[in-house]
Amino acid sequence: MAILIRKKPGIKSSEITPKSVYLDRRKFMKHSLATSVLLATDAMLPAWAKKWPDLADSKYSTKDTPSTFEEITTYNNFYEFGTGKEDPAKNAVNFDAKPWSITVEGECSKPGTFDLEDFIQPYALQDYIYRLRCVEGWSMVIPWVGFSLADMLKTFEPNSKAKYVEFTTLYDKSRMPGQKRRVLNWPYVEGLRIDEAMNELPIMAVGLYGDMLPNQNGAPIRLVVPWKYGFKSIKSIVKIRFTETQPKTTWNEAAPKEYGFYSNVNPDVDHPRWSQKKERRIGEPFWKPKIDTVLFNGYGDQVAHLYQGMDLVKNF
Ligand SMILES: Nc1nc2c(c(=O)[nH]1)N[C@H]1C(S)=C(S)[C@@H](COP(=O)(O)O)O[C@H]1N2
Ligand SMILES: [Mo]
Repeated sequence: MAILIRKKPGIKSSEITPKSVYLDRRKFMKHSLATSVLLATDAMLPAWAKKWPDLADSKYSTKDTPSTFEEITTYNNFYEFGTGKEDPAKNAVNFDAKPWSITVEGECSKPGTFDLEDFIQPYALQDYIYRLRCVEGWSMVIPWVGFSLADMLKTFEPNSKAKYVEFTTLYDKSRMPGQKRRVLNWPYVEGLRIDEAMNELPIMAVGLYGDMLPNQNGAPIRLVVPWKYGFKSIKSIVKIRFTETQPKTTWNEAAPKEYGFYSNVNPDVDHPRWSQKKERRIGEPFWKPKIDTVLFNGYGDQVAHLYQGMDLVKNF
């Protein structure tokens, strides 16, 4: 992220992945021994993951060409595993996301602590191909496997005091070595207004490219909010809390003038230190011109109404 700029690693111009190749690739990945080091084999997959190759595509999926698996899994922001783009892929190799439980608490009538499998079991998984726009000025297109955040939140019956939802990442220095350095105020916390959280777009992602979520992308479960800058999409979630007051979010606390609570993708609101008008799609060759960043990352039809009458310059 922006505060700790390191040297920019050279981005390899990788092959693009047309949809047909992508679909083949998902089948391939489920059955290839060659990839079994990185990806779960069928035998390792929990029951809820076995039918993933046949999932339906969300009606909200973009037609943009997905970034390659390599791009999505080697160019990451996940400070719990280091601040360099290539650190998470290296440093999260041995992260063990099992067993995993999630605590739901705060302003709701059905709080509790759940094993990951029980937690996921009630929800309908789908493929969601979403654009991700990082506040740093790059973007990707990621084929997630996930389920509706709204469906999930409703299960816990939030009450009328639940105005916001707060999400927290695991805090365990022995498993997340980047937490030994105080580059951020651990644990990583993010939040949404309840109506944003109840919108049809956000998902809880548990996989990508038809397989289980790689560690560097936030295993075993992370949030994806496609109209906001990438840092709102918090990884490796262990706690969800319904609150009456606006949650204190990690990047907002670290640099309140640079990272607002809302952090909607907006080409007309510059970051104090750089323009947000354009973005570089990871994988595009360097000589290609950057592409225009679009308000709400192009998801305005679904979310613009949430901000009617709000000053998006003040509420950045
Ligand atoms: N816990 C945690 N979640 C995080 C981050 C992080 O450092 N820690 N980085 C964020 C940022 S800045 C981005 S752009 C996205 C990147 O997600 P990806 O690596 O799956 O593309 O994760 C977000 N979620
Ligand atoms: Mo980001």
